[in-house]
Amino acid sequence: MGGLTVSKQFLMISTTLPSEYLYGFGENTHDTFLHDMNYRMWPIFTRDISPIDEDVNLYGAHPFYMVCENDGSSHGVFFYNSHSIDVTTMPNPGITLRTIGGMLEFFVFLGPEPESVVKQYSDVIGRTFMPPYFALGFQLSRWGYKNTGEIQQVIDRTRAVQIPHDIQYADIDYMDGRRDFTIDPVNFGDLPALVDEVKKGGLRFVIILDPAIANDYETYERGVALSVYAEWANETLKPDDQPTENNIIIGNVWPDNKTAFPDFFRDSTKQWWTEEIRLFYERLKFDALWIDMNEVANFDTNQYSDKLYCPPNQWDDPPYETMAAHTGPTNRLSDKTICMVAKFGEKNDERLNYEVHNLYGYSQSIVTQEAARQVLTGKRSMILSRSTFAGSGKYTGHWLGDNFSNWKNMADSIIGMMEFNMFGMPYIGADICGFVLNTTEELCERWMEIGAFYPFSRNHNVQDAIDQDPGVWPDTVAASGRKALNIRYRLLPYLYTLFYDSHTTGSTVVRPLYHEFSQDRKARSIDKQFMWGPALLISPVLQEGKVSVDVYIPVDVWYDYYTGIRVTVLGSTTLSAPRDHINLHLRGGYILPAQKPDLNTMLSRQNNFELLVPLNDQNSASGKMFWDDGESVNTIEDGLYQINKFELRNNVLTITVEKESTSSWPGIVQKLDTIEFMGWPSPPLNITVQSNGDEDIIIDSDKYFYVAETKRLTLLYEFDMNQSYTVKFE
Ligand code: MIG
Repeated sequence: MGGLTVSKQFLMISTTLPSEYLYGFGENTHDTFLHDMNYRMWPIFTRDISPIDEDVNLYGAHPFYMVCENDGSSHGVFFYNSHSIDVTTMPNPGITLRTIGGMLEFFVFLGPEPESVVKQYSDVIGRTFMPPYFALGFQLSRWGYKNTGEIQQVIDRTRAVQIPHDIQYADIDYMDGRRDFTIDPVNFGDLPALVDEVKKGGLRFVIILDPAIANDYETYERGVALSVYAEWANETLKPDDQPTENNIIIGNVWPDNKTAFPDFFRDSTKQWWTEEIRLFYERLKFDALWIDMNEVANFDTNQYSDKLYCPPNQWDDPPYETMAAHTGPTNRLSDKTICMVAKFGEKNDERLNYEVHNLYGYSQSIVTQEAARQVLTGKRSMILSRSTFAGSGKYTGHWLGDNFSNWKNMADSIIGMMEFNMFGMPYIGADICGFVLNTTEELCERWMEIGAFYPFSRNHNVQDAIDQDPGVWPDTVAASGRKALNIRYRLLPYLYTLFYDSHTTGSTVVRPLYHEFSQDRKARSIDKQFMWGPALLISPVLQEGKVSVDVYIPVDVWYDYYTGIRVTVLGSTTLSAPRDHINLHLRGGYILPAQKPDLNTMLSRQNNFELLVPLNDQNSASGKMFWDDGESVNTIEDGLYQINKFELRNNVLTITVEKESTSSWPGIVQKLDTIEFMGWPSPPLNITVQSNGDEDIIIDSDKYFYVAETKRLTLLYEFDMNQSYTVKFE
């Protein structure tokens, strides 16, 4: 379409689209997964802002979209540009992209399946990191723990209600005056001891780090010596309140004093940041790092004349400001961040913040991930970053930010999760029970149910709000949460295998129905339900007071997870959903590896495995399991893992070790002892097992059970996961 403009500070291009099925672009709050094509404008510019009900730019920048064409083929387009961008939809259908610098540079991915588009995109931007196994467990956090004792109380009451718990967090409260790499000696002096103690039982500990460094202590001074901080590009643009002795940009964030902002594009910064992390690890044995405020956030910019103020200039006041400029309190791009004339990068390759603002969180994620890798020698860590850019998934996961404890924000989390999977960041979830405001018992109960199916499953809360960890409500939130989390833990081998696939091929983990049923027009717009890979459909209750849920079940073979009964009503239908129930359906034709749940993954990994085998109309099914020690680095690169394949066809189930581990990992010691078939047509008269050319073993008839009403067949037999088997059903 017309309107192509290329100038130094304004570039614009419009294009028609082959259909109105447009997805993607972020990070924004979208009311629907499928975009509204009626002239909606969305800004892309990283900012510290809650997902309010307006079309504002949030924490990350992902200039990527997907279109499902009318014949069901999909394509994707990545707009490779780090400046502030405006996206406008048009009903013809089409889109207009406007940016204020750089180039109009595009990558086009031809799919044609939706999953192929995401794989092709992640091939360019980088495939997701392989999370440590513990990071797939349930996590508890809050802002506002007053002391170590309060953290201990939460751990204790979580244990008392038997909620699985893998990670406990400490927010900025643990710091001394909210300075990174310090510990409040009065209230949290005993935190390192608590961390050492809880680790013995398998609980992991994560601490928060903010980028802004208070300019009054050793960490800051060591940074000055290595010149790690962002500086003013030009002395003449320095506001009056800035120090005169150097050019370091000084702002105001959480620490008790003024702050400087590390420039993570410099090698010296990487060296300094890694060393600070190493020094802190000597004091407190964290397992992973949570990096917040990296949009980068700076409070009060422009708002008070006596605080940081960006003088008028062509970068802070560009001729076309983009919509992002109009979502801050003073209508400037620099609102709540540092001035656009801040300078980043090595001496011979300097960039203005105007150009690289959207890369702040991305650059910090790379450096932090590498630092964690060095400090936690040999152990896989997890980084959780608030600000992200295209490709961040290679280094970090993400939570959907400061959501509100309301029903709409719970529903929106599905859209956010599906979008971040499209952006190559499958390690994603929202704060369970909601962050801002007080939650309610019913909301929190329902949120624990859906949250049990977030790849990143963490209950987190703002300071001053009422406690919302499940132990607060033993009979409701905890009881329902426990039920849902036990299913999560049971299915963790399947979830972990989906992450292996994502890491190696770029496939999504949380998957919209559109990706699996792109020919089905109705499925293309479903955003109140989501899938785990191709085989599990999750249909949560998202409305207050409801004990039923309106769902869409695409034409295929499906079984109720709980009863194993085949679904007879397909398409749009209503399912019963009492307060303690989240509807889950297994798709015929897939074999899901599972493991008996436990109170954390250290314990669950010691239990035996199971297989769930929902049959398709040909009475067949297939699947696989990826397994390694769950925590060493580079297990995939070094071949220290195992893959088992499972296939049911013509009444024969084969279990094969497709990939054996190299010798330095001993392999899987736990047995596979339970196989649940769903939709099995009639009771078997004889089941025989054969392995390694040995003689057939006839399985005792008291080792299997067939229930005619549900067509469920359960086989209890111990299989060694390091051997291959043929199981015949006659
Ligand atoms: O300005 O560290 O999104 O999860 O609890 C608020 C305190 C700073 C914002 C994060 C939130 C965290 C909070 N932080």
